[in-house]
Amino acid sequence: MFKFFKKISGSAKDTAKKLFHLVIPHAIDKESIKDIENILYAADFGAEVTPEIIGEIKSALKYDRELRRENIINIASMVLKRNLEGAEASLDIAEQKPQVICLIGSNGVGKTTTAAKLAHFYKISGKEVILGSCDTFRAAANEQLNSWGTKLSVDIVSSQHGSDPAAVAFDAHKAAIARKKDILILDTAGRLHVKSNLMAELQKILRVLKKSDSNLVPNVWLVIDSTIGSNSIESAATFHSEIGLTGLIMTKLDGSSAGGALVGVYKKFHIPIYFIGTGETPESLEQFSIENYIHRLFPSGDLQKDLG
Ligand SMILES: Nc1nc2c(ncn2[C@@H]2O[C@H](COP(=O)(O)OP(=O)(O)O)[C@@H](O)[C@H]2O)c(=O)[nH]1
Ligand SMILES: [Mg+2]
Repeated sequence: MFKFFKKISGSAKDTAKKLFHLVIPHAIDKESIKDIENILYAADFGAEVTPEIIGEIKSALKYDRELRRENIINIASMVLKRNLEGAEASLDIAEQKPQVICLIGSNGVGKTTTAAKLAHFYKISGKEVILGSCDTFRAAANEQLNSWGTKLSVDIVSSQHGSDPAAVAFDAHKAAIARKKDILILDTAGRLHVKSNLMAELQKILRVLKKSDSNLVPNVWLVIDSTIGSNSIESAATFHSEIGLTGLIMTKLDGSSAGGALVGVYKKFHIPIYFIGTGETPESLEQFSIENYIHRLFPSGDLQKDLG
C-alpha cells in the first residue's frame, strides 16, 4: 500500500510535495495512521497542524473502519480551512498615497523577485508604482532590481553599494510623493549571519519612513520561502517580534517543496497572507486564497495513476 512512500521518502524533503500528492494511499485504516502522520510532517504541516489532522482522522475512523484517499484530503482540507480562517488579506489597504510596502525576510527567500512581481501586479491593476532598492549590502541586488525596473518600465530609486538603506528608503519615499505614485515597494537585505544588524537596519528604515511622513502606516510583509519548511516559524517569530509584521507572502509554491508551513505560521501569528509566488516570472504571483492554496496542496485528479 505504501510502496511509493517507501520509494520516495529516501530522497528526502524536497520531494515532500510530490510525496503528499501522490502517496496518500487509497485506503487508510488504524494501522496506517503513522504513515499518514509521516507524510503530513514531510509536507511541513509540523507540530502545529499535523496532530489536529491526525485527531480528526482518528475520530472519523471510529465510524468507518477504512477511509478513502478523498476522505483524508477532505479532512485535511477542513482542518486547514479552520486554521486559515481570516488569513485572506484584503488588498484594499489604507487610503494613504503613496502606500508603502516593505518586503523583508531572510536571504534568498525571493524578496527582490517578489518586489518585481508586486510592481507588475499593481501596475497592471492600474496603479502608479515605484521601487526602492534598499538592499545596499549586495551590489548584485541593486542590479537585479534595476534590471526588473527596466523590463517592467517601473521607476526605481537605486542605491550605491554600501550606502545607508534607510537613506534610500527616505529618498524613495520622497520620490514617490513628488512623482505622485500610488505604491512604493521597498526591497531590503536579508543576510542572517549578522542578524542583529539586519534587525537594526530594518527598524531604522521604518523609523526614517515615519520621519518622512509621521502619519505613514507602512505595510511590512515577510517573504517566506516554502522550501525552508518549518524553520519559517522561528524566522517569522524573530521578524515579528523585532519589526512587527503586517502581512505574509509565501514564495516558491511552484517547486517541489511542501508549503504546509504557511498554515503553521498563520496559526501562530495570525498575520494576513497577501500573495503566493509560483515561479520566477513577473506574472508568477497569485493573490492568496484559501481555496487555491488548498488546491495547490491537494490537486484534484488522481495523480497516483500517473505514477503507474
Ligand atoms: N521557482 C521559484 N523561484 C523563485 C520564486 N521567487 C523567487 N525565486 C527564485 O529564488 C531565488 C532568490 O530570489 P531573490 O528574489 O533574489 O531572493 P532575495 O535574496 O530574498 O531577494 C532567485 O533565483 C529567484 O528567481 C518563486 O516563487 N518560485
Ligand atoms: Mg534580494
